[in-house]
Amino acid sequence: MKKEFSLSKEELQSFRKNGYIGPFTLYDPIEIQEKYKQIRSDLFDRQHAIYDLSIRSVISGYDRHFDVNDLSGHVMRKEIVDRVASILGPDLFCWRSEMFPKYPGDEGTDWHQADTFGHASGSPQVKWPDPDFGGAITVWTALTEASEENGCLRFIPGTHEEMFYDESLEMSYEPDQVNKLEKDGIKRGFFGYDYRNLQKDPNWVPAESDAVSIQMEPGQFVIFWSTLMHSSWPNSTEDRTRLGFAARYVPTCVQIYPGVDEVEEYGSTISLDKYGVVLVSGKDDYQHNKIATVNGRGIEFASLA
Ligand SMILES: O=C(O)CCC(=O)C(=O)O
Ligand SMILES: [Fe+2]
Repeated sequence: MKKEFSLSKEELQSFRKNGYIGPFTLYDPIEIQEKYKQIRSDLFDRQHAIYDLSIRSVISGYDRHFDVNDLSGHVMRKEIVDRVASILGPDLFCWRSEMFPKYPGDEGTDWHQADTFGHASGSPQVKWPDPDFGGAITVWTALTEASEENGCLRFIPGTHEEMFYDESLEMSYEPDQVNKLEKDGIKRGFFGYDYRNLQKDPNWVPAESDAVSIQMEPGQFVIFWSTLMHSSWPNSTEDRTRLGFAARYVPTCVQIYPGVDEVEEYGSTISLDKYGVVLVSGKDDYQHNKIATVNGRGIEFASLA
């Protein structure tokens, strides 16, 4: 069914070919400036955050759509959900959100693909009914400018249908290595991991000459398959923080965190007791997952599956 913000036939074709589509503008310059200020200040208050963590942990940036009001509204915006529904169908969960700050001097995110999202925790976080198929649709919103100077995303178009990494291989968490790794003279790492350890072929190198930079204005978003080869530039500026907010969507047939009640990754452990998926569109015919509602005040469960 065509909705107000559904992708056009041409956009859908381009998405299927390249693995991404956008950027699209969601917030105007004044609106995003105000939202950015509010979100940044709300992020410091973890009173209603669903994970009990210090602000310094990478995971402290997970799932703040439950307790930060502007992010609660954001993950359900029809400009986003209608477009994601054009790709995945009308019955949709937002299963994860993540803040991705790059402060001046920070390394870039190294090339990676996510199929099961189990790369750091060791167990799949996303399980589709078809074992050959996986991933999630990521909607990455620029809350600040994202340029080649301050760390915009990079994609290798058309790489979303073949996995070059095996997320069941192991990589060790070495936080001392953050901002220390270099590849081809570019500072890049994976938040304390070295994603190269997951390469199916240790001698393979990403086709970087095919990569495109996704420069974005504050308030714009881009949509991509998590299985697309993606990375970001380092933030080489002295004073221009880049802040991205990624929201991840799957159809309701997908199981999230199957058989797992705790997640350990990036040096922190979280309990999933207070975790739920958010039904952002349509209905849930499967009841695989515990559904939560978002209201900007923490988590409430809609039903116990
Ligand atoms: O923002 C970044 O640097 C990386 C984002 C990313 O890897 C993702 O959204 O999956
Ligand atoms: Fe990613």
